[in-house]
Amino acid sequence: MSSTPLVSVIMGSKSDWETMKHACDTLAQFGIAHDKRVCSAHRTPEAATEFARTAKERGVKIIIAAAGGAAHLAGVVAAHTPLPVLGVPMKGWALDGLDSLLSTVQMPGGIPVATFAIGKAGAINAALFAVATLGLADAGLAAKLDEFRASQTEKILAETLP
Ligand code: RP5
Repeated sequence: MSSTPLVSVIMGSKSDWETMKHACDTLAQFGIAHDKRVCSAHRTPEAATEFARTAKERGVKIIIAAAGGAAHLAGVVAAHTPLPVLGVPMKGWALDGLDSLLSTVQMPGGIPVATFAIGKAGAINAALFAVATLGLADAGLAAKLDEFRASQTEKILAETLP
């Protein structure tokens, strides 16, 4: 794995890690260099904007941003970088993540955030989407994704019910 992170995974709180570790595990499974950090649009606004402003010059290609509740992190980051930002809404504590989903997905036209499912599925799929995107310019990585999907299909087809 190269040491320069191609994907940065950020989250609004350490409490998001239990979910977002699934994104990092998926990236690691494909050998994609990535980093991870807590970075809040509300509690560390300067750090969040500084992170976003400098991401491209650090060599990052894709940002995965997770937050819960009034989940502004992905949108704030997207406002400060031209890099693709993949938003993952966290399940949260009050509204089962519907609040996070709506505040991540409902970006006004002009600054996009590609928003994934709430929670673990979104974390995994954001990482797989990053793999697919990086695979456009990396045939080896694209082949690994093909293998992953074929093996997933085989596994499901082999399943039996009691
Ligand atoms: C958001 O608030 C975080 O992304 C997290 O999902 C939520 C709750 O954070 P904690 O109060 O657990 O730190 O900013």
